[in-house]
Amino acid sequence: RAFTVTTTLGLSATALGFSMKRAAAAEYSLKFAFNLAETHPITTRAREAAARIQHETNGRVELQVYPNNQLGSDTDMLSQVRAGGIDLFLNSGINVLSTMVPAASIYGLGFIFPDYDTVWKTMDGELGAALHKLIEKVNLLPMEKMWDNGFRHITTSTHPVNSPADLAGMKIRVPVGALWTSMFQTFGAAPASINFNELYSALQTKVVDGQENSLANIKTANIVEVQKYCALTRHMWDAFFCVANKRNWASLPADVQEVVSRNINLAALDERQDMAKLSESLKEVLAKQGLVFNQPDTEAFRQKLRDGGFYTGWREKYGEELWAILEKTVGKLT
Ligand code: X2X
Repeated sequence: RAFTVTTTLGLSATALGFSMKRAAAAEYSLKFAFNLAETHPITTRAREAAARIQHETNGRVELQVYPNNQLGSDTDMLSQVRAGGIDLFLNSGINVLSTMVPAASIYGLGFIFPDYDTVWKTMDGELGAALHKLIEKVNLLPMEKMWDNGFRHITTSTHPVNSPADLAGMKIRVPVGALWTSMFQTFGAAPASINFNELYSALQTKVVDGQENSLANIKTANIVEVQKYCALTRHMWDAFFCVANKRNWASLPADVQEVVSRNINLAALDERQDMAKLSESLKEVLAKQGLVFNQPDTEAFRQKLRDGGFYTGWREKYGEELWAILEKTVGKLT
């Protein structure tokens, strides 16, 4: 059985070998796992979805939320959702998911989104639908709405980044995905692929001098404690697909699928609004914590990507069909 029936002690009915009272136990338990910190809006909204699902089903369905890499690194969690040990997994299409579905990273191309309107027009539209189809091919089922992981900025412990020259040879952490490595190599940096659960210690022990992330992650994952400077580069935008293990999902009755997917998609929409607000309000909060901000001229970074053949190279990898769909909403890229 895909979804184990559990007692309040967490023992499975099959393990106990006899039937039990289910008064306090959910009939369906779903493990929902991701890398974000407890205080990140994704976690708050996921917990809200869990409460709504419990309420609407009178306790019949329990969404167990595991934030903060409690079930392992992104690499581990991807294996687990593939195997069925995790039922629902939030992961960026640019991150480890791209090791299985390379094209899922296309929306992470540098500097393609001017604003959130363009972002959601693209990802809730034709491009998002095309990526969903590719993800389904690897037996993962994406929920309809993506969760915002924000526009990304570069932080460092050593010096402020004002131009690509300031990145030359710099050891910078990037997530585990080929697009990220390629982008920072093209900027002239020395990127290292490190999972999010190892980021704080990699910065603290100076294995790397910098990293890049949303302000929400810089705040909630305490990156601010181990970094001094933040260049507001907005070099890319990221978000998470919420993918279900297909077999586990198919084993749920239709009414349970409906309640779970509706509440998860609603939580994603609410979380998008939280992130849009935080992308502004957190600047002051982080500055008060000692982070020194600067606003580089981002055109120099874009030019570096163009000159380095970044867009033309990735156009070949993604293929003409996806590229054309993307350009419909973001304009000509090459
Ligand atoms: O690993 C990261 O930096 C994070 C949390 O932003 C992603 O999952 C891509």
